[in-house]
Amino acid sequence: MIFGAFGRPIEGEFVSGDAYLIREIESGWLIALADGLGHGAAAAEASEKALSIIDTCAGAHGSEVDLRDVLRLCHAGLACTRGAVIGLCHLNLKDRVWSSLIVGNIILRVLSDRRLNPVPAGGIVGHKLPKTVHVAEWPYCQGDTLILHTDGVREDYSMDSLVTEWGLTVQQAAERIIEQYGAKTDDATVIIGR
Ligand SMILES: [Mn+2]
Repeated sequence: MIFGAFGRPIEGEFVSGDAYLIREIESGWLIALADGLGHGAAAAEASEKALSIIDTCAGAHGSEVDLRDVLRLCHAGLACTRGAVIGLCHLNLKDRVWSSLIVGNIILRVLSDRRLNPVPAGGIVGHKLPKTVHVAEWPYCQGDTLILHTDGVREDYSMDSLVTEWGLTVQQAAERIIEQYGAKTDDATVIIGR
């Protein structure tokens, strides 16, 4: 997989309340995106704390990443912050399986032979988790495209044109999505893997 990512803060802020992590681990890849509540430094504190916890989990567990455990640790660690919505994806290259867990409004799309739009659960990590946390799993196919973004990115971009316009690198595509579909009224961040 090759990943590209791009983000920028809401107009008038210098720091983004969104934060992301793309990490190669023993089993494959761990991808995380967090959107701290609100904007500015306090939002960034929450999302960066989440990512540092996730990063520590990735280092500690290596091949056995349990997304529910990661979420539980984030929930405990973010209690003293504003809280964040979080999306986690794990690509297990050995078993050729994707898994994802989303709490709150983080948008995940996957393009593969099969079209998948996993449904996230409501909640705020650090304050209120949903009753049931669903881990979605689906097979990995070579050539899959994964897109994970915050709610500061409008969702009306065309997945088909993204795929047919793949003359762009994933990094260029990430920058183009933010440029064209990023809402000026929110922090906006996107991760694309292919
Ligand atoms: Mn947001």
